[in-house]
Amino acid sequence: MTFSVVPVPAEIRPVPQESFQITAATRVRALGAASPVGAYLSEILAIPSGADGEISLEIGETGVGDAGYRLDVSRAGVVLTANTGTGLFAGVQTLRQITDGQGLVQGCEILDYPRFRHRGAMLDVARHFYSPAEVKRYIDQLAQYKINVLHLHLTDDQGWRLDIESWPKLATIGGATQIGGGPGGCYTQAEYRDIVAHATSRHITVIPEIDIPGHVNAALVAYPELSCDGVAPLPFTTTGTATGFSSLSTDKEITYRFVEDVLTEVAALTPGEYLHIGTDETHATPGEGAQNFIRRVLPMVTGLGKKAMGWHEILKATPDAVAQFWSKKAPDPLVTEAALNGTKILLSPANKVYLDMKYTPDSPIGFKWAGYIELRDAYDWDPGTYLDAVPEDAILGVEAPLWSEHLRSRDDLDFMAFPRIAAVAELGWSPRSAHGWENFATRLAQHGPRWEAEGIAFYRSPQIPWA
Ligand code: TNX
Repeated sequence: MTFSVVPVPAEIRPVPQESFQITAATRVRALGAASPVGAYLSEILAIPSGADGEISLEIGETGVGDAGYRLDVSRAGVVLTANTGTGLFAGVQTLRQITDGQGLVQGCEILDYPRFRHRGAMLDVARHFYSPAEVKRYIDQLAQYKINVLHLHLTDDQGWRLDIESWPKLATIGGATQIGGGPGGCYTQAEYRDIVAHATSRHITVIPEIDIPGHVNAALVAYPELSCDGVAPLPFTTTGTATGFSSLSTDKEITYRFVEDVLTEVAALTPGEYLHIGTDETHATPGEGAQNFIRRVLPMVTGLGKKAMGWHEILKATPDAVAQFWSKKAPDPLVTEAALNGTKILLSPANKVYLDMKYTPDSPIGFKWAGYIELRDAYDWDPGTYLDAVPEDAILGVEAPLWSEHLRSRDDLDFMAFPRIAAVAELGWSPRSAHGWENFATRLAQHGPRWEAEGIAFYRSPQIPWA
Protein backbone atom coordinates (compact mmCIF):
# COMPACT_ATOMS: atom_id res chain seq x y z
CA MET A 1 0.00 0.00 0.00
CA THR A 2 1.39 3.40 -0.95
CA PHE A 3 0.76 6.63 0.87
CA SER A 4 -2.20 8.46 -0.58
CA VAL A 5 -2.48 11.47 1.69
CA VAL A 6 -4.26 14.49 0.16
CA PRO A 7 -3.09 17.20 0.50
CA VAL A 8 0.36 15.65 0.28
CA PRO A 9 2.42 16.34 3.43
CA ALA A 10 5.48 18.59 3.36
CA GLU A 11 7.76 15.76 4.49
CA ILE A 12 6.86 12.10 4.63
CA ARG A 13 9.18 9.18 5.28
CA PRO A 14 7.59 5.75 5.00
CA VAL A 15 8.82 3.11 7.46
CA PRO A 16 7.06 0.05 6.04
CA GLN A 17 8.14 -2.43 8.74
CA GLU A 18 6.71 -0.17 11.44
CA SER A 19 2.99 -0.24 10.80
CA PHE A 20 0.66 -0.08 13.78
CA GLN A 21 -2.36 -2.31 14.12
CA ILE A 22 -5.41 -0.86 15.83
CA THR A 23 -7.16 -3.54 17.89
CA ALA A 24 -10.08 -3.68 20.28
CA ALA A 25 -7.61 -2.88 23.06
CA THR A 26 -6.26 0.30 21.45
CA ARG A 27 -6.96 3.56 23.26
CA VAL A 28 -6.54 7.24 22.41
CA ARG A 29 -4.57 9.26 24.93
CA ALA A 30 -5.13 13.02 24.78
CA LEU A 31 -4.83 15.24 27.82
CA GLY A 32 -5.49 18.90 28.51
CA ALA A 33 -5.61 21.06 25.40
CA ALA A 34 -5.31 17.94 23.24
CA SER A 35 -8.48 16.37 24.62
CA PRO A 36 -11.09 17.92 22.25
CA VAL A 37 -9.19 16.62 19.21
CA GLY A 38 -8.71 13.32 21.03
CA ALA A 39 -12.46 13.04 21.50
CA TYR A 40 -12.98 13.75 17.79
CA LEU A 41 -10.45 11.07 16.84
CA SER A 42 -12.09 8.59 19.19
CA GLU A 43 -15.38 9.28 17.49
CA ILE A 44 -14.25 8.97 13.88
CA LEU A 45 -12.08 5.87 14.38
CA ALA A 46 -14.39 4.41 17.04
CA ILE A 47 -11.54 3.97 19.51
CA PRO A 48 -12.17 4.67 23.20
CA SER A 49 -9.95 7.02 25.15
CA GLY A 50 -7.61 5.84 27.87
CA ALA A 51 -4.82 7.28 29.99
CA ASP A 52 -2.13 4.91 28.67
CA GLY A 53 -3.37 4.76 25.06
CA GLU A 54 -1.06 3.78 22.22
CA ILE A 55 -2.35 6.60 20.05
CA SER A 56 -1.09 9.68 21.79
CA LEU A 57 -2.00 13.27 20.97
CA GLU A 58 0.31 15.79 22.53
CA ILE A 59 0.63 19.55 22.56
CA GLY A 60 4.33 20.33 22.26
CA GLU A 61 6.87 22.26 20.26
CA THR A 62 7.25 20.90 16.73
CA GLY A 63 9.06 23.72 14.96
CA VAL A 64 6.42 23.75 12.21
CA GLY A 65 4.19 26.58 13.40
CA ASP A 66 0.70 26.75 14.81
CA ALA A 67 -1.04 24.86 12.02
CA GLY A 68 1.56 22.12 11.49
CA TYR A 69 2.06 18.76 13.18
CA ARG A 70 4.42 15.86 13.51
CA LEU A 71 3.17 12.31 13.16
CA ASP A 72 5.19 9.22 14.04
CA VAL A 73 3.78 5.76 13.49
CA SER A 74 5.63 2.71 14.73
CA ARG A 75 4.68 -0.81 15.74
CA ALA A 76 4.40 0.42 19.32
CA GLY A 77 1.91 3.13 18.56
CA VAL A 78 1.15 6.53 17.13
CA VAL A 79 2.48 9.81 18.43
CA LEU A 80 0.94 12.99 17.07
CA THR A 81 2.44 16.27 18.25
CA ALA A 82 1.48 19.85 17.45
CA ASN A 83 1.82 23.30 18.97
CA THR A 84 -1.95 23.78 18.93
CA GLY A 85 -5.24 21.93 18.73
CA THR A 86 -5.50 23.11 15.12
CA GLY A 87 -2.23 21.38 14.29
CA LEU A 88 -3.41 18.20 16.03
CA PHE A 89 -6.65 18.32 14.09
CA ALA A 90 -4.74 18.51 10.80
CA GLY A 91 -2.61 15.57 11.92
CA VAL A 92 -5.70 13.55 12.75
CA GLN A 93 -6.91 14.00 9.15
CA THR A 94 -3.63 12.57 7.93
CA LEU A 95 -3.83 9.73 10.44
CA ARG A 96 -7.28 8.91 9.13
CA GLN A 97 -6.01 8.71 5.57
CA ILE A 98 -3.07 6.42 6.37
CA THR A 99 -5.32 3.99 8.25
CA ASP A 100 -6.93 1.28 6.14
CA GLY A 101 -10.30 -0.39 6.56
CA GLN A 102 -8.75 -3.08 8.81
CA GLY A 103 -7.25 -0.55 11.22
CA LEU A 104 -3.67 -0.89 9.97
CA VAL A 105 -1.85 2.43 10.25
CA GLN A 106 1.05 2.77 7.84
CA GLY A 107 4.45 3.16 9.48
CA CYS A 108 5.93 6.59 8.81
CA GLU A 109 7.39 9.83 10.02
CA ILE A 110 5.58 12.92 8.83
CA LEU A 111 6.36 16.59 9.34
CA ASP A 112 3.68 18.76 7.85
CA TYR A 113 2.47 22.35 7.74
CA PRO A 114 0.44 24.54 5.36
CA ARG A 115 1.75 26.70 2.54
CA PHE A 116 -1.09 29.26 2.80
CA ARG A 117 -3.05 30.50 5.79
CA HIS A 118 -6.39 30.58 4.03
CA ARG A 119 -7.65 27.39 2.41
CA GLY A 120 -11.25 28.08 1.76
CA ALA A 121 -14.47 26.85 0.27
CA MET A 122 -17.39 29.14 -0.45
CA LEU A 123 -20.96 27.90 -0.48
CA ASP A 124 -23.74 29.95 -2.04
CA VAL A 125 -26.81 29.24 0.06
CA ALA A 126 -28.69 32.18 -1.48
CA ARG A 127 -29.52 30.96 -4.99
CA HIS A 128 -30.58 27.61 -3.57
CA PHE A 129 -30.98 27.17 0.14
CA TYR A 130 -29.00 24.47 1.90
CA SER A 131 -30.18 23.32 5.32
CA PRO A 132 -27.98 23.55 8.42
CA ALA A 133 -27.52 19.76 8.30
CA GLU A 134 -26.33 19.94 4.70
CA VAL A 135 -23.91 22.74 5.50
CA LYS A 136 -22.54 20.81 8.46
CA ARG A 137 -22.06 17.76 6.30
CA TYR A 138 -20.06 19.85 3.82
CA ILE A 139 -17.98 21.18 6.73
CA ASP A 140 -17.13 17.62 7.76
CA GLN A 141 -16.08 16.79 4.21
CA LEU A 142 -13.92 19.91 3.89
CA ALA A 143 -12.18 19.30 7.19
CA GLN A 144 -10.82 16.01 5.87
CA TYR A 145 -8.81 17.94 3.31
CA LYS A 146 -7.45 20.51 5.78
CA ILE A 147 -9.65 23.28 4.47
CA ASN A 148 -9.88 25.84 7.25
CA VAL A 149 -12.32 28.48 6.01
CA LEU A 150 -15.98 28.21 5.04
CA HIS A 151 -17.21 31.36 3.34
CA LEU A 152 -21.00 31.45 3.38
CA HIS A 153 -22.59 33.55 0.65
CA LEU A 154 -25.67 34.36 2.71
CA THR A 155 -27.47 36.93 0.59
CA ASP A 156 -28.18 37.52 -3.06
CA ASP A 157 -30.95 38.52 -5.43
CA GLN A 158 -32.78 35.22 -5.03
CA GLY A 159 -32.79 34.94 -1.25
CA TRP A 160 -31.67 36.28 2.13
CA ARG A 161 -30.53 33.47 4.41
CA LEU A 162 -29.77 34.84 7.86
CA ASP A 163 -32.36 36.17 10.25
CA ILE A 164 -31.59 39.75 11.25
CA GLU A 165 -33.68 40.57 14.29
CA SER A 166 -33.74 44.32 13.73
CA TRP A 167 -35.03 43.87 10.15
CA PRO A 168 -37.34 40.85 10.51
CA LYS A 169 -38.79 40.87 6.99
CA LEU A 170 -35.39 39.87 5.61
CA ALA A 171 -36.11 36.40 6.96
CA THR A 172 -39.84 36.19 6.44
CA ILE A 173 -39.97 37.77 2.97
CA GLY A 174 -36.36 37.85 1.76
CA GLY A 175 -35.78 34.27 2.84
CA ALA A 176 -38.93 32.85 1.29
CA THR A 177 -37.66 32.55 -2.28
CA GLN A 178 -35.04 30.74 -4.30
CA ILE A 179 -34.33 29.83 -7.90
CA GLY A 180 -37.04 27.66 -9.37
CA GLY A 181 -39.73 28.99 -7.06
CA GLY A 182 -39.05 26.68 -4.12
CA PRO A 183 -39.68 27.72 -0.52
CA GLY A 184 -36.14 28.98 0.08
CA GLY A 185 -35.20 29.18 3.73
CA CYS A 186 -33.41 31.30 6.25
CA TYR A 187 -31.17 30.34 9.16
CA THR A 188 -32.36 31.46 12.55
CA GLN A 189 -29.59 33.03 14.57
CA ALA A 190 -29.50 29.87 16.69
CA GLU A 191 -29.05 27.74 13.56
CA TYR A 192 -26.31 30.00 12.28
CA ARG A 193 -24.54 29.87 15.65
CA ASP A 194 -24.79 26.10 15.53
CA ILE A 195 -23.22 26.01 12.06
CA VAL A 196 -20.41 28.26 13.27
CA ALA A 197 -19.89 26.11 16.37
CA HIS A 198 -19.77 22.97 14.25
CA ALA A 199 -17.22 24.58 11.97
CA THR A 200 -15.17 25.67 14.97
CA SER A 201 -15.12 22.10 16.24
CA ARG A 202 -13.62 21.15 12.86
CA HIS A 203 -11.09 24.01 13.07
CA ILE A 204 -12.86 25.82 10.27
CA THR A 205 -13.55 29.54 10.47
CA VAL A 206 -16.80 30.80 8.99
CA ILE A 207 -16.64 34.01 6.96
CA PRO A 208 -20.16 35.32 6.44
CA GLU A 209 -20.84 37.32 3.30
CA ILE A 210 -23.51 39.98 3.11
CA ASP A 211 -23.31 40.97 -0.54
CA ILE A 212 -23.84 44.75 -0.85
CA PRO A 213 -24.59 47.18 -2.44
CA GLY A 214 -25.57 45.01 -5.45
CA HIS A 215 -27.05 41.48 -5.49
CA VAL A 216 -29.76 42.64 -3.08
CA ASN A 217 -33.09 42.01 -4.80
CA ALA A 218 -34.34 39.76 -1.97
CA ALA A 219 -33.63 42.49 0.59
CA LEU A 220 -35.42 45.06 -1.57
CA VAL A 221 -38.51 42.88 -1.86
CA ALA A 222 -38.61 42.89 1.94
CA TYR A 223 -37.72 46.58 2.37
CA PRO A 224 -38.47 48.60 -0.78
CA GLU A 225 -37.45 51.80 1.01
CA LEU A 226 -33.83 50.68 0.56
CA SER A 227 -34.08 50.72 -3.23
CA CYS A 228 -33.11 53.56 -5.54
CA ASP A 229 -36.68 54.26 -6.68
CA GLY A 230 -38.46 53.17 -3.51
CA VAL A 231 -40.63 50.72 -5.43
CA ALA A 232 -40.84 47.08 -4.35
CA PRO A 233 -39.33 44.81 -7.00
CA LEU A 234 -40.78 41.41 -7.81
CA PRO A 235 -39.09 38.43 -6.19
CA PHE A 236 -36.35 37.08 -8.45
CA THR A 237 -36.49 33.33 -8.78
CA THR A 238 -34.52 32.57 -11.92
CA THR A 239 -30.86 32.65 -12.83
CA GLY A 240 -31.60 35.50 -15.21
CA THR A 241 -29.41 36.69 -18.01
CA ALA A 242 -27.88 39.77 -16.39
CA THR A 243 -26.11 39.74 -13.06
CA GLY A 244 -25.77 42.92 -11.07
CA PHE A 245 -29.23 44.32 -11.79
CA SER A 246 -30.19 45.34 -8.24
CA SER A 247 -28.78 47.90 -5.84
CA LEU A 248 -29.31 49.46 -2.47
CA SER A 249 -29.80 53.20 -2.74
CA THR A 250 -26.42 54.61 -1.80
CA ASP A 251 -27.90 58.10 -1.35
CA LYS A 252 -30.40 57.38 1.40
CA GLU A 253 -29.45 57.46 5.08
CA ILE A 254 -31.75 54.55 5.81
CA THR A 255 -29.43 52.35 3.74
CA TYR A 256 -26.54 53.02 6.11
CA ARG A 257 -28.70 52.35 9.17
CA PHE A 258 -29.72 49.09 7.55
CA VAL A 259 -26.15 48.08 6.75
CA GLU A 260 -24.91 48.97 10.20
CA ASP A 261 -27.72 47.01 11.88
CA VAL A 262 -27.09 43.97 9.70
CA LEU A 263 -23.32 43.99 10.11
CA THR A 264 -23.63 44.54 13.86
CA GLU A 265 -25.78 41.42 14.24
CA VAL A 266 -23.60 39.37 11.90
CA ALA A 267 -20.43 40.44 13.69
CA ALA A 268 -21.92 39.49 17.05
CA LEU A 269 -22.72 36.00 15.72
CA THR A 270 -19.33 35.48 14.12
CA PRO A 271 -16.15 34.71 16.07
CA GLY A 272 -13.87 34.87 13.00
CA GLU A 273 -11.86 37.96 12.15
CA TYR A 274 -13.44 38.68 8.74
CA LEU A 275 -16.74 39.98 7.42
CA HIS A 276 -17.18 39.70 3.66
CA ILE A 277 -19.20 42.54 2.17
CA GLY A 278 -19.45 41.33 -1.42
CA THR A 279 -19.13 44.45 -3.60
CA ASP A 280 -19.15 42.46 -6.86
CA GLU A 281 -21.00 43.46 -9.99
CA THR A 282 -22.43 46.78 -8.81
CA HIS A 283 -23.60 47.63 -12.33
CA ALA A 284 -26.95 48.89 -11.07
CA THR A 285 -25.48 51.35 -8.57
CA PRO A 286 -25.43 54.76 -10.24
CA GLY A 287 -22.26 56.80 -10.70
CA GLU A 288 -19.65 56.63 -7.98
CA GLY A 289 -22.31 55.33 -5.59
CA ALA A 290 -20.72 51.94 -5.02
CA GLN A 291 -17.28 53.39 -4.26
CA ASN A 292 -18.69 55.97 -1.84
CA PHE A 293 -20.84 53.30 -0.24
CA ILE A 294 -17.87 50.99 0.30
CA ARG A 295 -15.81 53.77 1.82
CA ARG A 296 -18.61 54.50 4.25
CA VAL A 297 -19.20 50.86 5.18
CA LEU A 298 -15.56 49.92 5.83
CA PRO A 299 -15.31 51.91 9.09
CA MET A 300 -18.45 50.11 10.27
CA VAL A 301 -16.68 46.79 9.78
CA THR A 302 -13.53 47.87 11.59
CA GLY A 303 -15.63 49.55 14.26
CA LEU A 304 -17.16 46.16 14.95
CA GLY A 305 -13.68 44.74 15.48
CA LYS A 306 -13.61 42.89 12.16
CA LYS A 307 -11.54 43.03 9.01
CA ALA A 308 -13.25 43.52 5.67
CA MET A 309 -13.08 41.18 2.74
CA GLY A 310 -14.68 41.78 -0.65
CA TRP A 311 -14.66 40.53 -4.22
CA HIS A 312 -11.80 42.23 -6.02
CA GLU A 313 -13.98 45.07 -7.34
CA ILE A 314 -13.68 46.43 -3.81
CA LEU A 315 -10.25 47.72 -4.83
CA LYS A 316 -11.91 50.39 -6.97
CA ALA A 317 -12.94 51.97 -3.67
CA THR A 318 -10.22 51.05 -1.21
CA PRO A 319 -7.03 49.02 -0.74
CA ASP A 320 -7.98 48.37 2.90
CA ALA A 321 -9.70 45.03 2.54
CA VAL A 322 -8.72 41.53 1.55
CA ALA A 323 -9.58 41.31 -2.15
CA GLN A 324 -10.95 38.03 -3.45
CA PHE A 325 -9.77 37.72 -7.04
CA TRP A 326 -12.41 35.97 -9.14
CA SER A 327 -11.66 36.95 -12.70
CA LYS A 328 -11.21 34.34 -15.43
CA LYS A 329 -8.38 36.43 -16.83
CA ALA A 330 -5.19 37.13 -14.93
CA PRO A 331 -3.46 39.28 -14.02
CA ASP A 332 -5.66 42.31 -13.39
CA PRO A 333 -3.75 45.61 -13.09
CA LEU A 334 -5.99 46.85 -10.27
CA VAL A 335 -5.30 43.73 -8.23
CA THR A 336 -1.61 43.61 -9.03
CA GLU A 337 -1.08 47.22 -8.02
CA ALA A 338 -2.93 46.81 -4.75
CA ALA A 339 -1.02 43.62 -3.96
CA LEU A 340 2.30 45.32 -4.58
CA ASN A 341 1.21 48.00 -2.12
CA GLY A 342 0.35 45.61 0.68
CA THR A 343 -3.23 44.47 0.06
CA LYS A 344 -3.70 40.77 0.68
CA ILE A 345 -5.22 38.78 -2.15
CA LEU A 346 -7.36 35.68 -1.88
CA LEU A 347 -7.26 33.67 -5.11
CA SER A 348 -10.47 32.30 -6.62
CA PRO A 349 -9.80 32.49 -10.35
CA ALA A 350 -13.07 31.52 -12.00
CA ASN A 351 -11.44 29.46 -14.77
CA LYS A 352 -9.57 27.32 -12.20
CA VAL A 353 -11.57 26.93 -9.03
CA TYR A 354 -15.18 27.91 -9.69
CA LEU A 355 -16.79 24.66 -8.65
CA ASP A 356 -20.02 25.61 -10.40
CA MET A 357 -18.38 25.30 -13.82
CA LYS A 358 -19.05 22.15 -15.79
CA TYR A 359 -16.23 19.61 -15.94
CA THR A 360 -16.84 18.90 -19.61
CA PRO A 361 -19.54 19.71 -22.18
CA ASP A 362 -21.28 16.52 -21.01
CA SER A 363 -21.61 17.55 -17.37
CA PRO A 364 -25.29 17.44 -16.42
CA ILE A 365 -25.22 20.70 -14.45
CA GLY A 366 -23.16 23.84 -14.19
CA PHE A 367 -22.18 27.03 -15.95
CA LYS A 368 -19.52 27.31 -18.61
CA TRP A 369 -18.91 31.06 -18.75
CA ALA A 370 -15.44 30.65 -17.26
CA GLY A 371 -14.76 27.49 -19.26
CA TYR A 372 -14.90 23.78 -18.55
CA ILE A 373 -12.88 22.84 -15.51
CA GLU A 374 -11.77 19.22 -15.45
CA LEU A 375 -9.93 18.07 -12.36
CA ARG A 376 -6.53 18.63 -13.87
CA ASP A 377 -7.42 22.23 -14.79
CA ALA A 378 -8.30 22.86 -11.16
CA TYR A 379 -5.01 21.30 -10.04
CA ASP A 380 -2.44 22.52 -12.56
CA TRP A 381 -1.69 26.08 -11.55
CA ASP A 382 0.38 27.77 -8.88
CA PRO A 383 -1.24 30.25 -6.50
CA GLY A 384 2.23 31.55 -5.64
CA THR A 385 2.95 32.77 -9.17
CA TYR A 386 -0.51 33.10 -10.68
CA LEU A 387 -0.64 36.90 -10.65
CA ASP A 388 2.65 37.48 -12.51
CA ALA A 389 4.41 40.27 -10.61
CA VAL A 390 2.67 39.57 -7.30
CA PRO A 391 4.89 37.82 -4.75
CA GLU A 392 3.66 34.80 -2.85
CA ASP A 393 3.57 36.62 0.47
CA ALA A 394 0.81 38.90 -0.86
CA ILE A 395 -1.40 35.85 -1.36
CA LEU A 396 -3.55 35.03 1.65
CA GLY A 397 -4.55 31.74 0.10
CA VAL A 398 -6.99 30.02 -2.22
CA GLU A 399 -10.72 29.54 -2.08
CA ALA A 400 -13.07 27.48 -4.22
CA PRO A 401 -16.51 29.07 -4.61
CA LEU A 402 -19.54 26.90 -5.21
CA TRP A 403 -22.28 29.11 -6.62
CA SER A 404 -25.65 27.42 -6.51
CA GLU A 405 -27.71 28.66 -9.44
CA HIS A 406 -27.57 25.16 -10.91
CA LEU A 407 -27.46 23.14 -7.70
CA ARG A 408 -30.55 21.75 -6.09
CA SER A 409 -29.73 18.70 -4.06
CA ARG A 410 -27.07 17.45 -1.71
CA ASP A 411 -25.85 15.19 -4.51
CA ASP A 412 -25.45 18.17 -6.85
CA LEU A 413 -23.22 19.82 -4.27
CA ASP A 414 -21.13 16.66 -3.87
CA PHE A 415 -20.82 16.19 -7.61
CA MET A 416 -19.53 19.68 -8.30
CA ALA A 417 -17.23 19.88 -5.28
CA PHE A 418 -15.66 16.42 -5.47
CA PRO A 419 -13.01 15.76 -6.61
CA ARG A 420 -12.07 19.36 -7.49
CA ILE A 421 -12.11 20.56 -3.88
CA ALA A 422 -9.34 18.07 -3.09
CA ALA A 423 -7.17 19.64 -5.81
CA VAL A 424 -7.74 23.11 -4.41
CA ALA A 425 -7.00 21.86 -0.90
CA GLU A 426 -3.65 20.54 -2.07
CA LEU A 427 -2.82 23.83 -3.81
CA GLY A 428 -3.52 25.64 -0.56
CA TRP A 429 -1.74 23.29 1.81
CA SER A 430 1.14 21.47 0.15
CA PRO A 431 4.55 22.91 -0.73
CA ARG A 432 5.09 23.66 -4.38
CA SER A 433 8.03 21.24 -4.43
CA ALA A 434 5.57 18.39 -3.82
CA HIS A 435 3.22 19.42 -6.61
CA GLY A 436 2.80 16.91 -9.41
CA TRP A 437 -0.21 15.77 -11.38
CA GLU A 438 0.69 12.09 -11.86
CA ASN A 439 1.46 11.68 -8.20
CA PHE A 440 -1.72 13.52 -7.19
CA ALA A 441 -3.82 11.41 -9.53
CA THR A 442 -2.40 8.19 -8.06
CA ARG A 443 -3.05 9.32 -4.51
CA LEU A 444 -6.50 10.70 -5.21
CA ALA A 445 -7.58 7.41 -6.79
CA GLN A 446 -7.49 5.87 -3.31
CA HIS A 447 -10.03 8.40 -2.05
CA GLY A 448 -12.82 7.11 -4.26
CA PRO A 449 -13.69 4.20 -1.96
CA ARG A 450 -13.64 6.54 1.05
CA TRP A 451 -16.05 8.91 -0.64
CA GLU A 452 -18.27 6.01 -1.60
CA ALA A 453 -18.30 4.83 2.00
CA GLU A 454 -19.23 8.34 3.13
CA GLY A 455 -22.01 8.59 0.56
CA ILE A 456 -20.37 11.42 -1.40
CA ALA A 457 -21.81 11.50 -4.93
CA PHE A 458 -18.54 12.55 -6.55
CA TYR A 459 -17.75 13.02 -10.23
CA ARG A 460 -15.73 10.06 -11.47
CA SER A 461 -13.33 12.08 -13.54
CA PRO A 462 -11.84 9.90 -16.30
CA GLN A 463 -8.51 11.55 -15.52
CA ILE A 464 -8.21 9.45 -12.35
CA PRO A 465 -7.60 5.68 -12.14
CA TRP A 466 -10.19 5.29 -9.37
CA ALA A 467 -9.55 2.44 -6.97
C1 TNX B 1 -20.32 35.46 -10.89
S1 TNX B 1 -18.17 35.66 -8.93
C2 TNX B 1 -20.80 35.93 -9.69
C3 TNX B 1 -21.90 35.21 -9.02
C4 TNX B 1 -22.44 34.09 -9.85
C5 TNX B 1 -21.30 33.34 -10.50
C6 TNX B 1 -21.74 32.14 -11.29
C7 TNX B 1 -18.99 36.79 -8.43
C8 TNX B 1 -18.35 37.62 -7.47
N1 TNX B 1 -20.22 36.94 -8.94
O1 TNX B 1 -22.93 36.11 -8.68
O2 TNX B 1 -23.16 33.24 -9.03
O3 TNX B 1 -20.61 34.22 -11.35
O4 TNX B 1 -20.66 31.41 -11.76
